[in-house]
Amino acid sequence: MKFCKLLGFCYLIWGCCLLLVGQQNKLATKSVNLKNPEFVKIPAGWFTMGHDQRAPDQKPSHRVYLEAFEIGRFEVTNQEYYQFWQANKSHTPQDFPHNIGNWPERALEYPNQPVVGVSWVDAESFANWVGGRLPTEAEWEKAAAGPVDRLWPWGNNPTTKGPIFALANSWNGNDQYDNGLAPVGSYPQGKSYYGALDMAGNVWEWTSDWYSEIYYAYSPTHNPTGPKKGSWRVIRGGGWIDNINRCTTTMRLHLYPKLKLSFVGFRVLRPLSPNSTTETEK
Ligand SMILES: [Ca+2]
Ligand SMILES: [Ca+2]
Repeated sequence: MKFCKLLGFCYLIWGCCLLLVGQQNKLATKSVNLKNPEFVKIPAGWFTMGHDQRAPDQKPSHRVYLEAFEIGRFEVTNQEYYQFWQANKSHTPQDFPHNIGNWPERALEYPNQPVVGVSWVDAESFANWVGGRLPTEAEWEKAAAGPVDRLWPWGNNPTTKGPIFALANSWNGNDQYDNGLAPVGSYPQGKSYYGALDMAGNVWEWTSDWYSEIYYAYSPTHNPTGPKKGSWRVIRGGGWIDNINRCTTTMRLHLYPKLKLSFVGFRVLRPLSPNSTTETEK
């Protein structure tokens, strides 16, 4: 009888192992080439940063020149981060058992959702791992607003003519993803001037800058990289927990870099050669 129980227990363990291997294989078959993720190109040139009619830390609006770069068309996904995490287990995302789910189970179940629950160091480490870095605030804002100074990536009205659900995953109702994350790229009509998606809503995105509420008063005109030191890092773009009016291209929030929250992710930037096309100044 004891032998039968022991045999049953062994089968149970073996079954669990098969299930685990099966799940990992399921993810592996969906893997992408992380050394060549999808980017959009942002030519060198000027744009207007900040907004004189918004919060004090967005003032004054000022002209900024940036060298050419390319930035992720999408927020970094669970599927992409999972591959990094397998090689770098010290960068484990936070668990959110009551809504978003635990890691790594949620990477298997929702491979195309943006990764969340990652600290600033986790995000920068991932970006370095794929040959890039986090965008500066200026780079992020130009990729979102374009050279045409849009307050939302698609234009200057939060809803244009259609319903909100066509443009961004915010807290506002009727956008198909209430109180949670949407797979990246779910709102193609909400793309930016340069073709980047989800720059409004879904998840807030880490940038490389330290936060200062008065930085715009003295920031350099060319390739600003933020204050030299600080306590908080800047996040941009608003998330699924925000009203659409907070998901603007100029909105600035700041977080302690060690925080791992359910509404904060990131996207990756790579510099381009100085010989890339220069945009015509408006
Ligand atoms: Ca929503
Ligand atoms: Ca976003």
